[in-house]
Amino acid sequence: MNRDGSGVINKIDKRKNYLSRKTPRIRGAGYKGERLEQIVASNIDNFFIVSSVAEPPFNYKTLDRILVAGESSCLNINIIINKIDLDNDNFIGFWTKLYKRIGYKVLTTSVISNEGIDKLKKQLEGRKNLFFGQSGVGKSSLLNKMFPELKLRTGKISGFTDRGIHTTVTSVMIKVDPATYIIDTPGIREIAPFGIMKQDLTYYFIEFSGFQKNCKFNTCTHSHEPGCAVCEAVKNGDITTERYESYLRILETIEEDSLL
Ligand SMILES: Nc1nc2c(ncn2[C@@H]2O[C@H](COP(=O)(O)OP(=O)(O)O)[C@@H](O)[C@H]2O)c(=O)[nH]1
Ligand SMILES: [Mg+2]
Ligand SMILES: [Zn+2]
Repeated sequence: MNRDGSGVINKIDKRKNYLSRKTPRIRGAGYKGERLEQIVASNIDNFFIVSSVAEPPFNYKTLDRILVAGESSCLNINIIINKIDLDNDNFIGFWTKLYKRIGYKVLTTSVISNEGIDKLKKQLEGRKNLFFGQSGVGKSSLLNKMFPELKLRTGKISGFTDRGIHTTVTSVMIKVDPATYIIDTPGIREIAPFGIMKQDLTYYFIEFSGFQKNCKFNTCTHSHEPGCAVCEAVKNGDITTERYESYLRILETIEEDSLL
């Protein structure tokens, strides 16, 4: 850090992976609808996608969208479902099973009952960890629980300034011990995966890959084409309707974007 508060770059590491997103659509900015690639973080060992049982309610479509971003960036993905203390009727068991069956690591946590906290801390150690997820799911609370000295702000944090302009703060990297880094992403409300083509989306729904090679057309988008093996797998229950719905929803947004 210089005396005037500006920073100095000491070293530029080679980028082994990075998470990027499309910049949000900002009214009155540049070209109408133009969305650029924005790097959220790079060289990430662990990508923790944090969701919650309630407040905000568990949203699998949001989770699936973030999973696509993580898969397309080749990140080591860990799903966290926080606020497990609020899971009174054990409805979250359905979702943990669903994602585990696909092959994802799923950890349920609570800063109230301490469930999963030690396990999560072990997974972090000696690594560079990115925490990502909707505002309010408890990212900062989890980090404070593991590393009380961080004293991150928790609770309602507006992503907008009082003038209604989106804050430019996107992420902060914190060193918690000489080898462990945490990246919290307080300002990010949504992630639109950048640069994914319609015909490639299927690769980022990892359980689809075993079926798509049997589709009649090798450019099959599994939406309307005849002889689609993925659709067949949905009918047979080998792919869940929830994941297939998410897939179609994201596919649509890619189509919209490519028309811009
Ligand atoms: N019941 C419950 N509430 C939690 C838990 N974790 C966080 N919260 C609450 O959820 C709110 C949002 O937490 P925060 O850490 O700011 O979320 P962030 O926006 O993802 O960083 C706060 O009021 C926390 O007290 C949890 O495990 N259980
Ligand atoms: Mg936070
Ligand atoms: Zn198909």
